[in-house]
Amino acid sequence: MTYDTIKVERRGAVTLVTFDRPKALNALSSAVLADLTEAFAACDADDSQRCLVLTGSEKAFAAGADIKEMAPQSFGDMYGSNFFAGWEAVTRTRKPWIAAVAGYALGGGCEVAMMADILIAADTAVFGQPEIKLGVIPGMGGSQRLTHAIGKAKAMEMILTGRNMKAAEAEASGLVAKVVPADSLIDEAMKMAETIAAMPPLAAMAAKEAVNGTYEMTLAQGINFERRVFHGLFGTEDQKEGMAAFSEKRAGDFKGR
Ligand code: CO8
Repeated sequence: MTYDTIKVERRGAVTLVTFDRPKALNALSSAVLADLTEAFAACDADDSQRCLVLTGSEKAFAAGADIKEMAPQSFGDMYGSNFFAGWEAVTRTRKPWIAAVAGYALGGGCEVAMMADILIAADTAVFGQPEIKLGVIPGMGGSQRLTHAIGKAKAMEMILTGRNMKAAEAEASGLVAKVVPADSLIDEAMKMAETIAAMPPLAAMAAKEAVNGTYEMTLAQGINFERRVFHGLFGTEDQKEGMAAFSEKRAGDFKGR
């Protein structure tokens, strides 16, 4: 399958997806959304694939939603088409995925990166929600996910002033899992993805469901959900294999069953 706005590569059990609109700094148009949701769904449906990495270019992960596409739209256009509601499909991806960010991750770019299960940044990464300067506000979850990630004080400051945050501050604030040198970003992301891909896939999907549940549930509900999922994994062959492998002092060979 080929796409107009992204490149998709299978590297063993890891799908590497790269935004490919260099002239527009990977601005997220409706075409990007269509390509990306299809690529993510294809990864989810492919038993040989166990993790996905989403990245951009050295200069920009993505510089936001496509301002040129949005500029002429009316309220009726936006509301009628439920503009960009399709991005939520990305967050329904069941397999774990990593956003590997170099350069600008602004507006919708920052919001897509925050949809990832794990966010890794190059030391060149710049995060921001500058929508206020355009007369709008974050529209793909930024006001919610940024606040969850870094707390109200900093999120409010960034969203109201439109100021950007560099990689070191993003790491210190809890937005990103780690910062790596720009020239090793893909290697580091792939290494992490391969580690996850070698884990029992059902447990990996269940683990991300449980962690993401913290966004939706009370503590009591979340703990109950976690326990039920934990119990459920005793119905898998991979649990038997994982615990046998531990006793036999060998690496587990996980089948996703
Ligand atoms: N949309 C469209 N085109 C863009 C975008 C964008 N977001 N960002 C950059 N480009 C284009 C530029 O227009 C330029 O094209 P051209 O050469 O044809 O003029 C090309 O990319 C290169 O950009 P610059 O010349 O500006 O490059 P610089 O290195 O000088 O600056 C910046 C880089 C700082 C990243 C600058 O391009 C910039 O500020 N970009 C806009 C950032 C921004 O405001 N992003 C937020 C967009 S709004 C948004 O994301 C809302 C999301 C929610 C929508 C959900 C709706 C429901």
